[in-house]
Amino acid sequence: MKGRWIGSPGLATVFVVTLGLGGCGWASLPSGATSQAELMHRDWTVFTIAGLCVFAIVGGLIVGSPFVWRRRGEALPPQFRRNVPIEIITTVIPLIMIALLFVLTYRVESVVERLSPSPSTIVDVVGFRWSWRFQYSGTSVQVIGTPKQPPEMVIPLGRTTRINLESADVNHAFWVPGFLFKRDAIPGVHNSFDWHPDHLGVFVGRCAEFCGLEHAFMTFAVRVVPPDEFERWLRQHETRPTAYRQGPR
Ligand SMILES: [Cu+2]
Repeated sequence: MKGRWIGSPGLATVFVVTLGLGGCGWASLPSGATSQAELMHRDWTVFTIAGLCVFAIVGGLIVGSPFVWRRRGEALPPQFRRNVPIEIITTVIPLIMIALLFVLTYRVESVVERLSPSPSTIVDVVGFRWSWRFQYSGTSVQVIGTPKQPPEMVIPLGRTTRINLESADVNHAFWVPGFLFKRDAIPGVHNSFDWHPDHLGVFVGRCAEFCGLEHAFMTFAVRVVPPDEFERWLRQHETRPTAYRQGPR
């Protein structure tokens, strides 16, 4: 029994399936539809490659050591209490890696968090149980969703949209997976961030913080359209804003 499981087909299967599932995750992660998301995706890729390298080295040492340094015949392998060079290396290398990843994260976050001095569109977003309200600043256009009728936010391609986020009641989280972006909506806290979309399309959004019975229905959509179409959409709905007033507020 001793040592037999190391080379068993079962273990090999677990190893291959784990790698395969990891591969699926890699392939399915979108690169993101905003310039901020592209930076986040690059950051994520570096972290994943670094993690895989560490996994390969540590896993290789764990699996290979019993074979390379196993007891052969009656002779014991060399016995020692400490190895200062190895201990220094295994302390310094992780510290360097963490420092590099920290610097990389800090630089990316600084860009993602940076607010433009002149956003072309400002949308005030309020999360409430159980939907979202989108108010286009400086206009009368307001989109209010309900659990049965999720709201849609329309924003222009290639321009900066500022989102001012808050909550009317409990904690929510404003998440757009296609933008690789999530931010908490907390009562009494005003969060602001910018999106600079560089892909057309409709992107699903949802609340990512369990906030009550109908939390699962707190979905919404973000539709990225060409700037001229956005201006047209805004003008149309400004002249008849009630068409876009839905729900209880
Ligand atoms: Cu929720």
